[in-house]
Amino acid sequence: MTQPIALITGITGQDGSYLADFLLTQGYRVVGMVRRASTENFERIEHLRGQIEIRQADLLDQLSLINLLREVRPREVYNLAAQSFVPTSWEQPVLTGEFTALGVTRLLEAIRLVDPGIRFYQASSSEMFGQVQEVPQTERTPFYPRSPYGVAKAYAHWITVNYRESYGIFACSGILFNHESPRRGKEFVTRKVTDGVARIKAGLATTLLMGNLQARRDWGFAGDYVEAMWRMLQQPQPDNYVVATGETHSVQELCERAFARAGLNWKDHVVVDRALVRPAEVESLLGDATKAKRVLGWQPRVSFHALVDMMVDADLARYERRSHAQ
Ligand code: NDP
Ligand code: GDR
Repeated sequence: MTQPIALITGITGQDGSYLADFLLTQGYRVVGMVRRASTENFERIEHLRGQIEIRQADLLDQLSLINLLREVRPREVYNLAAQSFVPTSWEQPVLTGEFTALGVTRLLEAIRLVDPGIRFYQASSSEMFGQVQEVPQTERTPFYPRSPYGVAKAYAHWITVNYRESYGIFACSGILFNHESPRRGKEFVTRKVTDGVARIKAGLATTLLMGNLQARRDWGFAGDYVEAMWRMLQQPQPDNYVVATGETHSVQELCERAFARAGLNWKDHVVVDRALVRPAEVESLLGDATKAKRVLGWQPRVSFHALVDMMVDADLARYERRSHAQ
């Protein structure tokens, strides 16, 4: 049997690195797409050097995507690249739309042109539900995005569905709720808190400035969620799937757990800064992954508490190593 080839856009991101880990265990040849930068930003895939291939292309550049597909000839394409930080989408709404919305059309057009038999995964988001129209949210819940990022992801979701229906492309949309890990970017709330806890514990800071502590999210572990992406592309038919834990917790609960894990009291350190509150907030998300469980046989394995503990422990260990190295 020939070795299957997977192309991952956004391989330098949190999910890209976990998906590469997973696909290697499944026997894939893994090719990662990166955009050009003046310095390499391969921290999350450092451990995979020699096991994966890296190629340059950009979601903003149509020809680069066509050429990439012509060279690599993948069986599966996982589109994880995006401008993914919600607050930046108010600062740079046009660029967010170019990457996160139109970039998907560019990639789908490249697939249509080069090989319409390629199986395509689109990284859709629970941010599309925004001001939620029902609780919990399923594949049938109407969208009401609350940020330029959410709006761009709603476009990307529908263009994925449209290329499936217009051209018969095997295009899946995974509507993933927040998923986190020790590899999460430090501006996202879970990692901001766990890194903040470790900095305070190490004596490098005394306070942590936070935004809306009442916001609620359905948080899972990224390592579990990338497996659902792969399972979607192994089905007989393409479809849309919600991937979530079915539990919701507040940012305050996150703070309580993370500080307690390090033997600290969050109330002694967390300070609310109104400047970090968003112009339009997504107050509460809760996903219903019944369909993913039934059709894909997928299950989340890591609980909210285990996730927070894993992230705090990893950040504490990182600052510990740093202090020993000095
Ligand atoms: P990250 O922000 O960690 O990674 C984003 C990736 O996209 C990076 O590798 C980045 O590359 C790349 N990228 C950005 N712009 C371009 C471009 N123009 N051309 C090529 N590559 C580009 O995101 P996550 O790993 O957390 O998320 C993966 C995807 O899933 C994203 O699309 C996100 O919106 C979506 N999503 C994430 C969820 C989550 O909770 N994590 C939940 C639901 C959806 P570089 O290193 O060069 O910046
Ligand atoms: P989100 O994640 O916007 O849900 O998007 P983020 O972790 O940034 O925010 C979650 C919630 O926490 C509140 N919050 C804060 N957030 C940040 N970043 N910093 C703070 O100081 C802070 N204080 C409170 C926010 O207001 C929000 O309600 C993530 C991204 O990964 C998207 O790409 C993805 O699509 C969605 O998850 C699902």
